[in-house]
Amino acid sequence: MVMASDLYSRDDWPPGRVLVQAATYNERENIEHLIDAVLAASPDVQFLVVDDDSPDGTGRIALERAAREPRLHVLVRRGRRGLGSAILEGFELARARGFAVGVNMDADFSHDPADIPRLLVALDPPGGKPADVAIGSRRVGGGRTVGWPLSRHVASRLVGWFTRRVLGVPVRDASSGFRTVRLELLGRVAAADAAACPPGYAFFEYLLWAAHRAGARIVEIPITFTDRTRGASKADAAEVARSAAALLRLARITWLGM
Ligand SMILES: Nc1nc2c(ncn2[C@@H]2O[C@H](COP(=O)(O)OP(=O)(O)OP(=O)(O)O)[C@@H](O)[C@H]2O)c(=O)[nH]1
Ligand SMILES: [Mg+2]
Repeated sequence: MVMASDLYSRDDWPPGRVLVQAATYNERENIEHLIDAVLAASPDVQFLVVDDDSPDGTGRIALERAAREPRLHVLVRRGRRGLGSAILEGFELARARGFAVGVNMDADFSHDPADIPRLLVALDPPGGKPADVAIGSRRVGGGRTVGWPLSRHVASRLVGWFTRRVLGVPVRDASSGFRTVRLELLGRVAAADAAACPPGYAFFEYLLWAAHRAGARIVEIPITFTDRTRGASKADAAEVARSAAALLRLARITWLGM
């Protein structure tokens, strides 16, 4: 929910169908390049930055750009409220403004903006079956991860295994934050499932879990994920613990219905 104390770039969004968004927290080294790359990658999309009042001024930089760029929108929220909550808020804003499709990506260039058009085609393949979610996946043929230490591969595989085997969601790369979502799906996610929505990184697995339970069609297309070269990671030990607890809660609902 947008709060009165939040800063909001502009109210007159041009009408549109596809909104790309990136949640940011201390991404000063990346934000300007990212804005350029996203707007250039796809001339038809608009771009929303959801910043949690980054101490390094990321939100301010984005707001200054938005004053000159009608396809760029910025929401600066007061206080750090979490990656998942930022993504959900961005998608809900887009849906309320009549956008049909949301694309989420990280702001650190791990996700290549040039892949956006391919992800959009995967959602609505010409002559093919439309999907509700298209994941930019590191774990289908042709997908890969560049620059990660072994520990991150192991953690990511473990979460993938848990999501597939314990939560029953038939996808290979459940933790990927690069994805296209048909926004109408948000309204279809049952209220009981919405209550289990984690505000942090586990939102990625949660959304697929809730979408699958709502009967959504989920597809994966290969991407190359490249570890960040600028800025620092935000995923600390406390966040890992919170995400693990959130996944266990989803397992409880899956198996015990509570
Ligand atoms: N708005 C908001 N964005 C966040 C928050 N935490 C992380 N982010 C953003 O979410 C995206 C993913 O975070 P990263 O730090 O790249 O997480 P990661 O990809 O798992 O880890 P590294 O790439 O190793 O840094 C980035 O664009 C971050 O700036 C948060 O609390 N609020
Ligand atoms: Mg990253």
